[in-house]
Amino acid sequence: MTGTRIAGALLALGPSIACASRYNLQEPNSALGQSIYDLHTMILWVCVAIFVGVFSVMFYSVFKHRKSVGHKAANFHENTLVEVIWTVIPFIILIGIAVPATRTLLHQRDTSAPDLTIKVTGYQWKWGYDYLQGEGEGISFLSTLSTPRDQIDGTAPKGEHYLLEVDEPLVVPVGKKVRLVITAADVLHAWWVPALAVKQDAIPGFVRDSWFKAEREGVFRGQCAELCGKDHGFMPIVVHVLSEANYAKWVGERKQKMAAGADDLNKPWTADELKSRGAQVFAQNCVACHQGDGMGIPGTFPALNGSKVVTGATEGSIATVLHGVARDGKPTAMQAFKQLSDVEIAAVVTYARNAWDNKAGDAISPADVKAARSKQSAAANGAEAAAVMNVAAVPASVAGALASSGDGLSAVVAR
Ligand code: HEC
Ligand SMILES: [Cu+2]
Repeated sequence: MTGTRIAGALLALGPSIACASRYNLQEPNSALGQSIYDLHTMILWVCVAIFVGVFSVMFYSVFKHRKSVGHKAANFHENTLVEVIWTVIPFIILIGIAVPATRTLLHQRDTSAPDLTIKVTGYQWKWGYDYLQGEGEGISFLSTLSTPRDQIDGTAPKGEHYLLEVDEPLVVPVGKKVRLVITAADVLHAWWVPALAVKQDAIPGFVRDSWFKAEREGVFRGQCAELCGKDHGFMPIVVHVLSEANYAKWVGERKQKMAAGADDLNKPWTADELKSRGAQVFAQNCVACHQGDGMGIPGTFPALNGSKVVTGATEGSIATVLHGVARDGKPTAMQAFKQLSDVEIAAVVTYARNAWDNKAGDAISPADVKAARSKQSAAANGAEAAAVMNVAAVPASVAGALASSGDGLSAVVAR
């Protein structure tokens, strides 16, 4: 068993079948990915050659010149020829590696002239995508883990894409240069999709960029690659690469859905509709901390069941979710949820006020949330507003970064 594994691993080193092996890097889906892959293979073989060369000479010398067959150690110093050789050979090897590596690195940094620009925002613990430029401009959504809770708890068998599936994948067209501008709203995250050769830290208050151009259609999966807290392992990335025609279709559908979503505010929402929508919003955004039974985790995340804030005055109830909770001028784990729509916030607050043992018996309308939002922006210069993590500030900084993106390098945005 172990023998076949090792044999398999050795075979995987052969470049011809390397791509198909599960022991190797993922099969690249871009020219850049291919050149990174080839660089890896090339350097691996250089290492193998050095390893074999050095160890053969060493073992040969140890064996052939051992004391027991009567050899005496030679004793010489400052052999110019030897010293020149052991300086020149590594130098040549390093140059041989540095030249293609630099070429690939420059290619990787060249984010100029994209067909599509998408802002990626890391949140604890999900990803936000905003299509900033190109076909699909204006589309914006959150992408959350969709693995059912019972698989995670071990009460159901694990599915094929366990912890590598989301409700809303990132969708892009094949053969188009997609520029990603990557940031975070709370702590460090990293957007990593191996097959697309993108691995970029998402840093709060900074905007970094990267790009890819997928060569094949398909579904490509990755994960957050920067330890970002309790649910770091629960914020996967899924990218659907579609043909140009299917992408255009997706954009059309998405825009229609957004237009329909925008009408939600005018539609009269009944208390029951709000509660059932709120249960979904809660499951996607709140359950990780406050738990499905609303009891939270004692000492870390407060219970919403029986909470005075939840069932108290509607203003406070809305404001807690909209602006988060700051203590001593610092944001707590209860971040602002202003990226949610008015309907979503109204729904989740209505849900929490009436779920479990809570019986406020009322419904919050999306218009209440809208009013609370505009009140906040009027007072946006207040100390309280500055203390709360300001998610709304990110789009403005990204706009700035885009305006000065000609250099292709990361834009540093002062907050
Ligand atoms: C990352 C973990 C986390 C997530 C996700 C989260 N919360 Fe909280 N929440 C907290 C923490 C921590 C507090 C306590 C803050 C404090 O008072 O210091 C809190 C407090 C609250 C409170 C006030 C409770 C009280 O009695 O003081 C409400 C209401 C609330 N959260 C609602 C929500 C809703 C609704 C969502 C989903 C939209 C949500 N939270 C998502 C961590 C979280
Ligand atoms: Cu993360």
